[in-house]
Amino acid sequence: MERKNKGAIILLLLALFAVRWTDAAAQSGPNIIILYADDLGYGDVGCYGASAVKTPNVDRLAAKGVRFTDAHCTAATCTPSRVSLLTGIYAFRKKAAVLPGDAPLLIQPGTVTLPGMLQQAGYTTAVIGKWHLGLGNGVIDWNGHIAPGPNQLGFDYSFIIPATTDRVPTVFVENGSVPNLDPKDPIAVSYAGKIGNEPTGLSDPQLLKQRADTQHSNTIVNGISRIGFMTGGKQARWIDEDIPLVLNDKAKDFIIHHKNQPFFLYYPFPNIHVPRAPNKRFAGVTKLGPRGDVIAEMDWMVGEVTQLLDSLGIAENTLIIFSSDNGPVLNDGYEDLADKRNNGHQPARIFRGGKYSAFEAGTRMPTITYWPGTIKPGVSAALSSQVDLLASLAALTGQQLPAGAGQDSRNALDVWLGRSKQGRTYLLEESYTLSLRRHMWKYIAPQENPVPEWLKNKKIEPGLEQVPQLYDLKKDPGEKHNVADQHPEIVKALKAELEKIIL
Ligand code: NG6
Ligand code: CA
Repeated sequence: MERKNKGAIILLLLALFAVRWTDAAAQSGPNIIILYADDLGYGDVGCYGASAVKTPNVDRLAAKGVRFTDAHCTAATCTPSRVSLLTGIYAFRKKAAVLPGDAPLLIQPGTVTLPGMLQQAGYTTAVIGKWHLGLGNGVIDWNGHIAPGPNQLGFDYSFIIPATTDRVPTVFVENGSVPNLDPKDPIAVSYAGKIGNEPTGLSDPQLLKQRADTQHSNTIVNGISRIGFMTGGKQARWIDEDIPLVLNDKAKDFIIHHKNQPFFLYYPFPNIHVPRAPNKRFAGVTKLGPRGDVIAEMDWMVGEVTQLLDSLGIAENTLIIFSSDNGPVLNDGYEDLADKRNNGHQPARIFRGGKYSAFEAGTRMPTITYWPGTIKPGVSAALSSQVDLLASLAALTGQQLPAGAGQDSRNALDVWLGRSKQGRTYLLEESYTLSLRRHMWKYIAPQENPVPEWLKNKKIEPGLEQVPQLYDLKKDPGEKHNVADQHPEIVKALKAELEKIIL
């Protein structure tokens, strides 16, 4: 072979090698799966102390991963927590509150998001499950292409429950379109007043599987009355009891199709939010009624994912983060026996409050990270916040966040991977007021507005007072003794720190 040719071949080989190397570098990092339960409390799974419901699959993650005892979602309700998880920005900056089912998209396209950042890192990204971050720009045409939505925020694939299962429309949206929609039976949605002639919870309570409060007594779909009115889309409507099976199939398909490339799956479960309608495989498996049964069902969903990873041989290349979006609630609008059958089960363990509450149970979440072969099993008491996942996963995948992106997110990768126990010094908890943790001190800002009536009826202590509250969680994890008067200097310091965050 001529010398010139030989040189050309060597150069070509080097170039090929360089391309492969850069590819590999751009795609370094494990697959990432966020398993995100809805309204699951700190004490609702076995590895956090539950005995009335068995959760072997979640417990297995904990036994082989890091189980966190002081990890928090950012807020005590869903939309605010999710907005922070996906953007690394506190929800109060976005004025985020629980959204109706026809609300516009809360996150502006162009915002740096967790899926968008991972796309940059070479990941294929998907959201499968509950969205609840709004869709479109104002008026949504459910019969056309619905955008902007998850696909404009960095998800390559989306298969979502638009808001919650207790809100209309009760249809899935896949990549911006409602699957199985018959154009001759178009969907209309209203939160302003009744539309169409379909029965409602108030007009036809005899059709209901579960009785509901007034807010949840609008259009009846599948024997369950919802918040909001809808007509049409009959063929596209979900069957509540089958939702976990549908999502499970979609999630498994996504994993199987992307097993050879880095993928990010954000898998927000509808469980264990109301209406709690377990599949027949799970109905009656616990003594707690439907609330316990949908926890068991959720555990099955977790097991389906982990078993698939094992069978595909990719478990050791996949980081799983398991957590929840806000604290537990028993009665959240439907008579599903959660109260009556609770029988001593402690959804929040020793912590006070729950969903909607400024007390610890509002945001302290069962939280587990699992990455066999990389994460050493253990328990971590590090003070941690889901707002930090954006910066932490950017660090994991070698991404530099643009200036100003995810402004509240800090790189805590070593904490998430169990290599460091050095958690946050300060941690914000959002509810109907703001609370700030400094290590084991907890300050709850005074709230001038009276507690809303509907919240009073919840049997959950919202934690709202017109005076500052201070708790020493080391001595008083159940937040029973307000020691603000004994420690005015700590109250002052925490108030000042909170004001700095708000600025
Ligand atoms: C509340 C609903 C509650 C639940 C919650 C959202 C009433 C009285 N209550 O407004 O049932 O849907 O919104 O839950 O309407 S979350 O987990 O998505 O934040
Ligand atoms: Ca929730």
